[in-house]
Amino acid sequence: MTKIKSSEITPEHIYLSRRKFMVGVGALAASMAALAACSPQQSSAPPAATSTPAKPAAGQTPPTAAAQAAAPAAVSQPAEPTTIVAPTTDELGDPFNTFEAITNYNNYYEFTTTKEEVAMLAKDFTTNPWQVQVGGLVNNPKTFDIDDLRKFEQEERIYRLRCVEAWSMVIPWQGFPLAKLLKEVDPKPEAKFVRFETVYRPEEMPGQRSPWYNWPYIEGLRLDEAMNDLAILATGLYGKELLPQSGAPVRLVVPWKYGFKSIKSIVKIDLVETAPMSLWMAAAPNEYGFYANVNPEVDHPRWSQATERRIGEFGRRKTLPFNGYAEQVAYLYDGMDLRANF
Ligand SMILES: Nc1nc2c(c(=O)[nH]1)N[C@H]1C(S)=C(S)[C@@H](COP(=O)(O)O)O[C@H]1N2
Ligand SMILES: [Mo]
Repeated sequence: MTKIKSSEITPEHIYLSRRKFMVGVGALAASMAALAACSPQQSSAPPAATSTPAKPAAGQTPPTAAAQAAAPAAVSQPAEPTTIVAPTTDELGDPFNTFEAITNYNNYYEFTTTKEEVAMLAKDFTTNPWQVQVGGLVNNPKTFDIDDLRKFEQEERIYRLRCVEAWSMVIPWQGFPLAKLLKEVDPKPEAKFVRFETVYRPEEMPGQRSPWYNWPYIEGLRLDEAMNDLAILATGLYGKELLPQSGAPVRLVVPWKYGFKSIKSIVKIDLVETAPMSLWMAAAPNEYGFYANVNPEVDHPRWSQATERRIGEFGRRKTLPFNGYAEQVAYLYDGMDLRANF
């Protein structure tokens, strides 16, 4: 194993090595189970000693070429768990941004409009205790403590985040589908939209004392958008609980829309009949619409949306329709004019 300097043990380093280990052990356990299942009459003997190695199951990462070449000689030994590597890129092959970049370049106007200073200003923000009130047009209104939200099965979602300002990142989130929360409160038939509200706490959030915006921060989704499996409530990233600058303790992540839809530090979720007025729509209605789907063909009035700057890269790359998630979400907008509904 390569030696690691303590200065190099970053949160992503720990996360990636632990993840690799978990995937390795999981695959090993699966192949042991497969071996046992294939040879019930030999179940008392050590399985690997008498059986041929099992092929990886469909969907499982195959062992590396080196491990396969070594396999015949290694029949009497269990497979080396660490030869199976979990992804460190998104599905398009682009690497995760570093934890350092993700947590030190933030938009969070409740603190400041200077992205490099959000982390410092938000450092002592109180995120515990925390409650999220879910109500409005629902049959079963409910207030969730943050620990209740962590009881929803947490999944890893590797998503691109594309800010309307034309920079982007790849972030490994932990969270759960918003749809699961909405099903628990049981929306009434009249509910057509979901309205989200950020905490209002000007004594802790200096930006909320600024008169330029209508605080608190508000965002909204159409109910069918909110029910799409890609929309999640995130509670962590890189295997750690969210830091305040990332929207702790719980924020929305809607990866096919511009970043501003992904509202941070949520305290209230309401099912409503009509499209909510977001903070950005109120601030500049000609620049920010309700839908805010990532669309390289519709420019912001003050700049092009055709390309973006991936943080950590030189130069620019093309922006993808729906931020690369068209296959999963384009159906939501069938027949709509995406210029008028920007
Ligand atoms: N409450 C709140 N949520 C917010 C914002 C904000 O200013 N306040 N900024 C938005 C914008 S413009 C972007 S690009 C993303 C940035 O998320 P990140 O800082 O975790 O990258 O958060 C969004 N959510
Ligand atoms: Mo943004």
